[in-house]
Amino acid sequence: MVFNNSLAEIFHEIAEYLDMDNIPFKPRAYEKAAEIIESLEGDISEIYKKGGLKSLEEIPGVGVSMAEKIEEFIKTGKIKYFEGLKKKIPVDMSELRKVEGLGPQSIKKLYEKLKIKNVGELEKAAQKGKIRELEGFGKKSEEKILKSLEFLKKSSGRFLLGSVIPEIEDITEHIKKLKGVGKVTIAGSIRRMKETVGDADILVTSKKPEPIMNYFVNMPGVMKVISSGETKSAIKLKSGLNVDLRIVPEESYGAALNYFTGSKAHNIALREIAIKKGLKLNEYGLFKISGRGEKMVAGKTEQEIYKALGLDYIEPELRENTGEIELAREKNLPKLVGYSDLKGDLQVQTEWTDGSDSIETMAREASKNGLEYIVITDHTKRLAMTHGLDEKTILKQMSEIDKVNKKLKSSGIKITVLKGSECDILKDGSLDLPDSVLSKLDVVGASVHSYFNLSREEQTERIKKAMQNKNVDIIFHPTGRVIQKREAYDVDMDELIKTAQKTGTVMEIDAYPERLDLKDEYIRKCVSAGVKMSIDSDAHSPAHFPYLKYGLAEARRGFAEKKDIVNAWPLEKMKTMLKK
Ligand code: DGT
Ligand code: CA
Ligand code: CA
Ligand code: ZN
Repeated sequence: MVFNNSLAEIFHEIAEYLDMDNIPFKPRAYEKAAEIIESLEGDISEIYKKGGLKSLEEIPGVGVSMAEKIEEFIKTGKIKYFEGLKKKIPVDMSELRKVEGLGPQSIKKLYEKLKIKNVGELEKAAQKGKIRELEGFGKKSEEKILKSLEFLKKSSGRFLLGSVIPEIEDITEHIKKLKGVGKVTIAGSIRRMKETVGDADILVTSKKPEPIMNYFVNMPGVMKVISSGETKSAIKLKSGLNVDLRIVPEESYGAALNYFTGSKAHNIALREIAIKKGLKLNEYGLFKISGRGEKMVAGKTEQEIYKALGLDYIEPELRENTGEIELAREKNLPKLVGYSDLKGDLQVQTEWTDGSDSIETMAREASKNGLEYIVITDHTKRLAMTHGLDEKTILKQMSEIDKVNKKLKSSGIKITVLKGSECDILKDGSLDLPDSVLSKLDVVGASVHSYFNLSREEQTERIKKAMQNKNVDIIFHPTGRVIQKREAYDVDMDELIKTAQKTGTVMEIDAYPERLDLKDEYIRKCVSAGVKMSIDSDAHSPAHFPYLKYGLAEARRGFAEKKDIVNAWPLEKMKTMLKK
């Protein structure tokens, strides 16, 4: 219940603010009301619609003054009293109040003394040792804050896209087989292919929703039914992921899909365009309003809705309201790289280092995944834990690759295996293999696996130096982030992109689901700068080639076209580009 939850959150925050000023009793009353609102069966705005202010007062724990505030929130989306409290201490309370060991008094003090407004600033101050200097805090509480922040990040309740998609696709496959089911589509952030997902949203069309809902709330894997209704239900899976299901009639499918795909910001922008045209857009359709009432002008497909709004169709991956709507209006949207456009994979590990399988096995599997070429890029010697290759072994591997190519060719498998390396960038920016060896390889990727905490200047210089090496073709996983596990190292990406422009270095989009590195924001910068990218699986086993799809998704979210992605090109063209 989105509405109930946002209201409850406000009440929780009011309680925190009142606690800051040591006001007795009232904070507990707000907290209690918040908990009750959270657990209400129906939407509180519906309760109000039916029964007015009186019906709000009848909710246990809600008194006259609270009921008035709820009414105000339903009518205006705001509560003036709360806005006033926020103005005095303008911190991101919803974030900060989740940090363990950080009570209202501490939040107030941190804001007053160190101007800390959110968890990002809190983390920075703690890392710099500034919190321990405050009266009443000390080293212990600083450490505790850092630990709690770490935990919050991990358990922020979001899931990796790559771990969610297989489970949700399995569910939709089962729903598709039920009687009376029309279309079955995954919506929400999954359809937008966002790297992490809060919950899954599934949309189904049907004239007879009941048996479908019945299946959904009782299917295997359900841990708990959160809510169940005729056309709308929510469950929690044993994996911890929540899934929303909505069933709509065929004629509203496009409008519902558009609404539940989001993003919310994109939806709001579309709705404003509709209003300017004298139309009304919601999850049921696009309507023309006149004296005689409403008339549906579009709603069956998303295409007709965009068209009626004077926009080109916008791919889901772009719907974040970051300029896509203007481009759609100007008919200037990029022609995004497609999910079956990749011809090669430029980062593949084998059993020569930390991969699980032979060069030949990886090649055969890549071919089954529709690829025409792969580059073998095992680690180099500095990464001792992966048994990284030294000069001698990589030369041996090169002749092995020649043999494998011959063997594959004679057995009629159309794939070319190229010689490459994931060469470690040492602390000073020099490389882990001599140029005499690197120059013999078809494709050299270079990447950082150590000294993640150099200063921004040093880290930037280090990678720039590697890019300036003539033998280096690609920077692999350029920021080093591991989603929900490790922050990117501090590096000046604008400067790296500028360097790549000059040196012709390719920047990688590592498609491994917990890397997705480059991320969409940087991909978009590369696209504008004309810097070419590769999308690589970083496969360590034959099962990893399907990860390429997540890299493609990130590339699409970053506005990339086929021309921006070197391994969407035929082998010869890709090689010519790298030679330059
Ligand atoms: P998530 O689940 O956090 O990864 O992100 P979404 O985008 O899947 O968000 P979710 O599941 O809360 O809602 C699904 C879509 O429904 C969302 O993308 C847009 C739409 N939606 C939800 N709440 C609102 C709202 O208050 N206003 C508007 N305009 N759209 C909303
Ligand atoms: Ca969602
Ligand atoms: Ca949802
Ligand atoms: Zn690596």
